[in-house]
Amino acid sequence: MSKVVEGNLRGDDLKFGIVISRFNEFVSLRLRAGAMDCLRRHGTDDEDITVAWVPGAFDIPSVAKKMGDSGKFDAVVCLGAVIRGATSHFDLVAAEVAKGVAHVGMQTGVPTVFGVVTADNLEQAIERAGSKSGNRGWDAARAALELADLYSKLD
Ligand code: INI
Repeated sequence: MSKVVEGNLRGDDLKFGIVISRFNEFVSLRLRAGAMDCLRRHGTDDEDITVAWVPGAFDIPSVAKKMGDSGKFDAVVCLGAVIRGATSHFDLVAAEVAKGVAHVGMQTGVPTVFGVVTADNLEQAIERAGSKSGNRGWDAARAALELADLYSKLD
């Protein structure tokens, strides 16, 4: 019979890092609210959550790496918003943050989840930050909970 290993959604006694970008702060703040709500509802204490602000999404991976390397966190949640309308180098920033976050997770061995909204315009970004299309911050925190528990079972 096969053995199935999967992560449960329990956040008590787990420590989370959140890396969040100030650029498009209007959206980031709503992503943070979603992530915090998810972690609290699954039993994580506020004092077990450390929030690190960075200037923009491009800067997220380097700080996520520091958090992962510190050994202080069971998972790191990366939050931000890259909006096409706001920049001509949207594609560059969006690609780098996605690639960077993935690399950090592999390098550190700590679950590092992608909660960065990429959108064509502000309206679309807001839709993904707690209105019509849910909240990517909440979703990212949920993934962090599941992965943190799964990693601990695989250790
Ligand atoms: N950073 C974002 O988080 N979102 C954006 O839409 C964005 N735009 O439009 O340029 C953005 N740029 C800044 C970038 O992330 C870095 O902070 C900057 O390049 C310094 O490293």
